[in-house]
Amino acid sequence: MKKTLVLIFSLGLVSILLSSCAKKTLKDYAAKHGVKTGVAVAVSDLNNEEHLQIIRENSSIVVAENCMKWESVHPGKTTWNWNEVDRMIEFAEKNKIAVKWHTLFWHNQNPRFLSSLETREQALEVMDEHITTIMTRYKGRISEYDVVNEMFNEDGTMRETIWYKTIGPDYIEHALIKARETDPNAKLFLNEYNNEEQGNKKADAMYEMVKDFVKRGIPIDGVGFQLHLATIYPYNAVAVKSNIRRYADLGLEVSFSEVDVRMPVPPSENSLKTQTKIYSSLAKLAKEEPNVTSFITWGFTDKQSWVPYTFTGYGDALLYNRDLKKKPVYEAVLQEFAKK
Ligand code: 9MR
Repeated sequence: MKKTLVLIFSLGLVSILLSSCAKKTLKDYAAKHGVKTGVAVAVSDLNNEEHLQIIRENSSIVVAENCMKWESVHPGKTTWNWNEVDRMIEFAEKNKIAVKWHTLFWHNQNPRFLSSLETREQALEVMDEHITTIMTRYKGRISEYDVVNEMFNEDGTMRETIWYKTIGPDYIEHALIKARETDPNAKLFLNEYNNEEQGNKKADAMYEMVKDFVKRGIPIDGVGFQLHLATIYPYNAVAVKSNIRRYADLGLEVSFSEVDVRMPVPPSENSLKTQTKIYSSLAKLAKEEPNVTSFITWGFTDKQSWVPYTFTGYGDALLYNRDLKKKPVYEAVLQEFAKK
């Protein structure tokens, strides 16, 4: 009996020691600073064990790259495709990973039936039905939503999407109110690109709109900075920081929601250095600014990224190479989160 007890005790001790020596990952280090890390997941990743292993290692939150968009999930007025969404959520839940819904409203990847909307009343009805169907079905299982994606033009005017044209500029607040009413525990975000630097027209327009929402009590929890950056363009960490802080002053979170840093390929030493500087600076901001709550890359491997399809001659924007190996820039991001 005594021997058995000693054995059980020793085994317990060994397992405690082993787990405390286990190598800390990016998501562990980031969690210490209150930052969730993660990646955009493609449906094809769900059939690839090697990919799934990388996603598990790096994610405390995942976002669907495409399968939660209208054309995929809600292709006809009364047609819904839940299969891929369910599979993604089940994978995440099994691995204790949070899920962000991307995206309820956008101007891209919409089904044809939306273009037949004409009146404000019709559009509001379809909008409400989309929100309530999804948010009721996944209540308690989706922790945050990109309620509206990419609502501004570069000059800070509102993008004239189907929602803007049929409902009017108040479509965004209407969507936020309905979303909060449907699942009061889900966090509600508005997501944009080129909105990260204070002083940029789009960034300032977005801030003014959100400030007004807060003032008027329109429900919102945060803003997503997509951060699809490029080594060839200037990057101003000071302006990103002051933008983050003005949202903190409003009591709002900032999500680094779709990070990638592209460069001309094959990359020069200089581009690689610049890319590492930008990624490290973003990790530092995420770590130091308490209202930055997530750091999500738009995919993980250079083998599978939207970048080369959209920007000919550019690529290598992510943290894993085409052979699914961690690149030096991955280690730089990890080190930044690991530092005090
Ligand atoms: O990565 C997505 C790609 O597979 C799609 O073809 C594309 C369609 O527009 O959308 C990409 O994801 C976008 C995201 O949903 C919103 N921000 C910009 C992303 C890259 O284009």
